[in-house]
Amino acid sequence: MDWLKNESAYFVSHDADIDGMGPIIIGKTVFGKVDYSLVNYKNIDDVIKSLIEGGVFEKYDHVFITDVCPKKETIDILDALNSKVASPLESKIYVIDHHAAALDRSGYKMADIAVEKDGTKLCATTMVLQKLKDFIPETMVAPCEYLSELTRLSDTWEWHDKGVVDADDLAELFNGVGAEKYIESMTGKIASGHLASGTLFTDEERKIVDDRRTKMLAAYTRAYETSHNVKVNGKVVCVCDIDYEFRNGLSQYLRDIGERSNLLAIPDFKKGTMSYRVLDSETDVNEFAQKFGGGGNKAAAGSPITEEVIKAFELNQEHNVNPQKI
Ligand SMILES: [Mn+2]
Repeated sequence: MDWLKNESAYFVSHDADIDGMGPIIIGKTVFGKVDYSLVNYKNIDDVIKSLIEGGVFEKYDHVFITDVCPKKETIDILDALNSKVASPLESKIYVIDHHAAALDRSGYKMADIAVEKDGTKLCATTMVLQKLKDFIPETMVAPCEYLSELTRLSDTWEWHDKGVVDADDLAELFNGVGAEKYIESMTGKIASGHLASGTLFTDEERKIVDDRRTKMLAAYTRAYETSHNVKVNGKVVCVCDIDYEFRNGLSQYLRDIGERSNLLAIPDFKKGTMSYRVLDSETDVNEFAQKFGGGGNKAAAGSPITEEVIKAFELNQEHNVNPQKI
């Protein structure tokens, strides 16, 4: 089925990780023309409004907003703009997200929002693959499924228990080369039909991943040595400084070395945000972050750094302004 080959699609997707990239890569196998903007939970509503005002969505046959969910007011605007399309997809605009914090917006017809399906945790890439699967050229289906599952394992952190290191390496490649190169590389490999374990990386990409691993271990060690513990809302919090780009693996490292705090908090004064990660597998950091005006999911969440946050977590302005120097 090459129904959508002559059609165009615009993706607004999450800038943070490979699950934001996956929907765009899948989209490129299906639509003749794909363009995109990468956003985060802070700027998504402004970006969508300016895309609408600039008439961008009108120029494309399809619009996908993936892995990060706009506010209700913005979805209302999109809803009014949405239309039926003369293609197998039911609506022109889709909002596809798997974050628990977005579940209150799952009532919209254009919204596909779910955390899991049949007991399996979802990610945005698997959800987009499901929607577009029938239109992917036959030789690219298996590579897309492979990329999608690695992305899911990375995004849900299931790779760790299952020992699928390829999934984490993929995330590190993205962190090392950036969004544009990552999308280009994976799109090319899928198009050639060669994306499977063993052909995941070129030699050059493998070297980038290995170099990052060395740097990460040094960053984790330094972060732990300079951390402090503080009790906040009944939870013991390990407050660590680490480069924003290395923050995702730190919780696993701390668990591996036996750190007993309930959760990890990483301030970033440059971005003005605090990241929270579960350490004890019981604490719901989404709930925890909501008390500070933030949110996310059970295992990973964030909030703005307010005066209240600075006081509660005993931060000073030195924290994460330049973690290398601490
Ligand atoms: Mn995701």
